[in-house]
Amino acid sequence: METLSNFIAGSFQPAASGQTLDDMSSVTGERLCTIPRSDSQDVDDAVTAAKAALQGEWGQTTVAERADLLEAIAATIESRLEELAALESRDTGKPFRLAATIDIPRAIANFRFFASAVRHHQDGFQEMPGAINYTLRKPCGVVGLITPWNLPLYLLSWKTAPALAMGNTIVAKPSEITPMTATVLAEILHEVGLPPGVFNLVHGLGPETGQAMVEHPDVAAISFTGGTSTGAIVGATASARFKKLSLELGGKNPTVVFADCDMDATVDGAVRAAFANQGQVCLCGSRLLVEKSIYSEFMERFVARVQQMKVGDPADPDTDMGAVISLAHRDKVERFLALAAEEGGTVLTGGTRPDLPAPLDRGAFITPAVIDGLTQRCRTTQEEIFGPVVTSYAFEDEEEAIAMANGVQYGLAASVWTRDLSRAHRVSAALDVGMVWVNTWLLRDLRVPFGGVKASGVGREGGDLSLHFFSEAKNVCVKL
Ligand code: TXE
Repeated sequence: METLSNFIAGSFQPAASGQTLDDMSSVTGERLCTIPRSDSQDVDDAVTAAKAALQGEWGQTTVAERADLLEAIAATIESRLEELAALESRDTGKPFRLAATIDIPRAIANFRFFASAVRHHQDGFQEMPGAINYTLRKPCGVVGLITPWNLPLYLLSWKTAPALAMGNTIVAKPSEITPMTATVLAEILHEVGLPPGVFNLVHGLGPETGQAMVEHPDVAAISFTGGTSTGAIVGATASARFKKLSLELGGKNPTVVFADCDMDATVDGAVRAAFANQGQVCLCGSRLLVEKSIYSEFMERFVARVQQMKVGDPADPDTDMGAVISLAHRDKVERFLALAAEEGGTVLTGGTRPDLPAPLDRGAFITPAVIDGLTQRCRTTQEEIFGPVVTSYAFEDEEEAIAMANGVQYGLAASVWTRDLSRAHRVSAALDVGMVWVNTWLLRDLRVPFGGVKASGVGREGGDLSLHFFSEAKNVCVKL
């Protein structure tokens, strides 16, 4: 894994220009590998290969054959779990334990789930006086998958599995700063016998490689996960070309804690929601809203729990938090901490660089931070930090809690902690988000709708919604 390659038309190859980029470790500052700096020529070669594959044997495969292939992919990933988890941990800075128990198992589950989903998927049939209607469902064609650095294989598999299930061919671009597991996925797809050109991987910079994918006239659909500002660029480019589009963007998700909650379970749940993956999950609970009557007690227990978190070597099984994705990203998080102080926030704990032994002393480590005392309108409250920083607020009553929760431009997810069942349903219905968890967080059934509203994105994936995104429905009406 010193020099990574693109995977186009079934073979690994450098960028046409021969140019490369360095992939740096956020744990030790060393160079991990180099990747091709692909441009529009490489993207065009990949799209050409993908188009050709649609016309070949892949275009003739049955649902059962594709489902069997997805099962074989899942089994092969499973056989390489440890290796993939180690690569993911090295490439992202996340604890190995997290990669080995969440990221890679979820990639396996994604392929297994969509194998089953496509096998059992049923389409429409409507009878009318004098005629019958039936739905034919065809692949979109060549689809573009663009993925971010926080959950590299987890999110690439989430898109690749349904796209293959529905018979599409793929041009995929992982984040330029986490290229490693995507490259192994290309190896695995090749190994299980996916015909050349069905899955193509092009590494490179977003504005150069990703942009060329979105602009390419023969790419029929784009599934993008990343930042809201980038999502706006991708959305504008794709929409002007009438491409199908799924945007899963940023979040500033509220964790809403009522006085009648199970305090022990809620403290643990809120800490996990805030700092999982170093706070680098679009679903992280980065705003902690607590009912005033328990605010002091809850925050005391929350801070104490946060202070118990071990920040350090991702390879250490006792590590709770590894490095954030890059030194540049740690700088971004630290700029937000400085801004929070300027905006009147009080740091209750964290936000410091831990004292770690070499070579970790060159890594992008930062202790989990809790900040209170901020207003609802300040930038620290409104903007996505995407790091180990949570801001906390007290609310008087349910109405104020809902107003606070909905008072940002994002609308991805929320969690609500209460023993009052009616309140749980009432508040869940009132939150302007795409997903609500009650007395839990990130408990996932792959059949459910996944996505957000407002600045958190456009569209839903998950279950049949993914199968429908990665296909075109055609109604045929036959006169009897
Ligand atoms: O995302 P980008 P980054 C948020 C989070 C983070 C911010 C930036 O706030 O700090 O986004 O993170 C490709 N045309 N999330 O830099 O830039 C890029 O190469 C086409 C939330 O990772 O959005 C990468 O492969 N593609 C998010 C992918 O887009 C372009 C998870 C994402 O990069 C492009 C990660 C362009 N013009 C970050 N510019 C979530 N929702 O989970 C970039 N790319």
